[in-house]
Amino acid sequence: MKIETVTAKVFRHRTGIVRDSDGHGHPGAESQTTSALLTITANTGASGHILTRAPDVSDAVLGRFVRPNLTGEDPLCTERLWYKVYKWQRLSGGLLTDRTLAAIDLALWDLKGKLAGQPVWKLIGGYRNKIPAYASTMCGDDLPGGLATPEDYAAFAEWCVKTRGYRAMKLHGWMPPMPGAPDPRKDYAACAAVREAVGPDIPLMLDPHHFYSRTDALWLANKLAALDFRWMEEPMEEASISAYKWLTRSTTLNILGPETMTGKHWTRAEWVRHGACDLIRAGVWDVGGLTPALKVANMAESFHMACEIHGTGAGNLSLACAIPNTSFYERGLLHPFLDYDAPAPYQNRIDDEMDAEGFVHPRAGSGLGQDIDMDYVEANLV
Ligand code: LLH
Ligand code: MG
Repeated sequence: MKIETVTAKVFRHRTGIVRDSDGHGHPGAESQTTSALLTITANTGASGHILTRAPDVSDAVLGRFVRPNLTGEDPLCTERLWYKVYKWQRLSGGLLTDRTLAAIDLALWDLKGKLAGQPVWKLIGGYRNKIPAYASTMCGDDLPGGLATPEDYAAFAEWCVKTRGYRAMKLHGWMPPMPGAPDPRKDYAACAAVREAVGPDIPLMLDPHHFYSRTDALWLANKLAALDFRWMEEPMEEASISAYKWLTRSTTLNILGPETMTGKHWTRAEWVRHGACDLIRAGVWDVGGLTPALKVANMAESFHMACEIHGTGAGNLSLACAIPNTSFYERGLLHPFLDYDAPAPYQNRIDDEMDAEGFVHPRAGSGLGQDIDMDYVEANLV
C-alpha cells in the first residue's frame, strides 16, 4: 500500500469568537474565518482527514516538506513518516512547525484507523471507553455577565457542575489586555469564589496569566493549595526550566507543564529529569502529533507521573482514552455566552459529546472519530 496524494482544502465558515490583542479568544460579533481540511489518500482509495488551521497546511509547506517525504510511502508506518518529515525542521524550523507535523501525523492515524476498521483510541492502547471532562473556561474578560468578575466565574461554575454535569473545572484567569490584568489577587478571588460555589469535592485547576514573576506565581500557588486546587499550569514563561524547578520545590501545590514549550517529548523528559513539574503536559497540537504525545505519556507513566492532555478535539480525546495515566479530558474553551455543544458549520457532530454525568465517550467507528460535513467543505471552498 502506498500514499498517493496529500491535499488541503481551505474553506470559509462563521465564527462567534474574536481574538484580543494578546491572541486570547472571547465571545464576540459573528464574522467569517477559514479552516482547512487535510486529506491523505492511499492507492487503495482510503483517506485520512484532519481539520486544522489553514497556514499549517499551506501548499508551500505541503509541496516543500510533506509530499516529497510521504508520496509512495506505506501509510501504516506512522513512526517512520513522522521522522522523515520532522528531520526537515532542523534547517527549516521557522517554516515547518510542530502544528504541521501534528496535522500530518493525525491524518495518518485517521487513515490507519480506517484501513484497520478500528477507532484510533483502541489501536494505540484502548485503556478506557469513557473519561470525565473538566470544564475549561475561556480567559477572563470585561463582558457584563460573562467572565468579568469572581461572581461571574462562581455563577458559571455552578451551572457547569450542577446543571451541565461537569465533575471538574479549570479557570483561565484574566490576562492582558483585560482591565487590571495581570493581578494574582484577582485570579485568586475568582478561584476562591468558584471553590465556594462548587463545594469541597469538585477538583479545580487554574491556568493563569502565562507571564507572572516567580514571586507572584508562588504566592498564587500557596493560596490555591489552601483551596485544595488540583494543579496550576503555565503561570510563567516555560522557557525557564530553572524557574519551574524552583516553583515546584517551593510549594505543595501540583505544578503542571510544560504546555506550550517547544521540544516535543524531549523537553518533557528534561522537565521530569530536573523536577520542574509534578504532572506532565502533552497535547497533540503542541508536541507534533499523536506519535510523540504517546511517548510523553509513556515516559511520564514510567516515573509514576500523570500526563494531563492539553486541549480539545478528536486527537486529544483518542490519546486520553488510550492511556492509563491521565485524569480528565479538557473540554472547552467554555463561556456562559457560547453553546459549546453546538457543532461548527463544517461538523455533523462535535468531536467530544458529553453525557449528563460529565463523561466524554470516544466513538466506536474507525479512525479518529471526527464527523465532518464534507458537503459543507466542498460548498465553501476558498
Ligand atoms: O491563554 C489561553 O488562551 C489559554 O491558556 C489557551 O491557550 C488554552 O488552550 C489552554 O492553555 N488550555 O489549557
Ligand atoms: Mg493551559
